[in-house]
Amino acid sequence: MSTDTAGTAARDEDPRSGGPADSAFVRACRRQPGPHTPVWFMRQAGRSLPEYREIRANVAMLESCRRPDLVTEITLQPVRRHGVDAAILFSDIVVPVAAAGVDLDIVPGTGPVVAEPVASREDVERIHPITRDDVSYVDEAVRMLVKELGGTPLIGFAGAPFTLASYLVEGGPSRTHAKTKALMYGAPHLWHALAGRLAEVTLAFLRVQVDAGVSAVQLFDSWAGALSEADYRRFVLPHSQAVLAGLADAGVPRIHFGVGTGELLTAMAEAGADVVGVDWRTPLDVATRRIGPDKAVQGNLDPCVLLAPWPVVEAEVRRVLEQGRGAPGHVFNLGHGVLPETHPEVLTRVVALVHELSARPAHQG
Ligand code: 1CP
Repeated sequence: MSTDTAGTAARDEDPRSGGPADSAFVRACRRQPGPHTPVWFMRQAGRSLPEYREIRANVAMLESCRRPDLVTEITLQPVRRHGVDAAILFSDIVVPVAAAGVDLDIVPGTGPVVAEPVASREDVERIHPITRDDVSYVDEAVRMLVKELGGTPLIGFAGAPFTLASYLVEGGPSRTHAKTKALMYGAPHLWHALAGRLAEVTLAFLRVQVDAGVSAVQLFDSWAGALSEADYRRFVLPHSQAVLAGLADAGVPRIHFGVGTGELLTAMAEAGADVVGVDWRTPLDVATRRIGPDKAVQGNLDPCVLLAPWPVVEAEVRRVLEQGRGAPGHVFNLGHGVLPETHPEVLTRVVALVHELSARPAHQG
């Protein structure tokens, strides 16, 4: 059996076998009952962990994403330490964009920086479609991880067209996304050409991860909350829809997440994912009404709460679980990524608490 077939088999196996397809995480994504509410953390691999800082000490961020041995080790670190219900591939949203020919770097303390920001049709044309060979290190890392993880599901991910376009047009992180919006409003054809090209790159990148055996994918549209619902529907939704529709036959749950998207949740739910991620601003019961009955929710503890004394953390975890109870499926997470100053012990305690409070002993696994 080729490794490719093995990856597919891992997803399609008998649900009673205890493999990733039967995990608490995948079951919750599919709105099926499970043994407890699953929990993982966005940015669980990374600077909150001393073992991560050590392994990254002399390796640049992009280089570490291109070394399957490092990707595997860093991805496994939070699984070993916290006992989370899912691993997320260690990579970055700009990895496929670099593979598509864009000259960029991930600068420590800043984030992605693009050498020549996109401003013209020629700039868009230079972003070439990618194949497995352009990101073979990701294919290799996913296959290694699937073997190492056993029954723990691995989440693959990519950036959504709007969030990726923002880095490409601004040249780096931006608070206002002013140049991106100016391009959107002032040159809508160019905008749609750029977003369309990025949707192709993103879909191809996610396909590589699915073919290598990931158990779920998350599409990060982290900065979509900068848009009004009308602009989101006109300029962004069709492109994110194209990515998610392209994975409809992939056989793995699709998660779609953004920050500050309270007003966009109904529209984002229409993008076609199985699970919608919610930040801490919108209570999960309110979010569930906006998202609708046919999708699970993921979230939404404020990452800053983890910096507070334990009784506060415990009360907030209880509240999030309570407000998530009415959702057709709930994956516990933060409302955005783990902050670097978070004490890792707190994350471990949160995992144990979520499992304890949500345990359903009657579940026949
Ligand atoms: O030197 C370092 O350690 C660099 C910090 C870092 C890390 C650990 C960056 C730079 N990226 C990553 C890894 C990463 N990026 C993961 C790892 C998997 C995990 O969650 O454990 C993931 C999922 C991402 C995705 C990512 N990159 C997003 C979407 C998620 C989110 O947080 O909203 C975004 C917006 C990025 C861009 C990016 N890359 C790095 C930084 C610091 C940023 C944000 C820059 C900004 O504020 O605009």
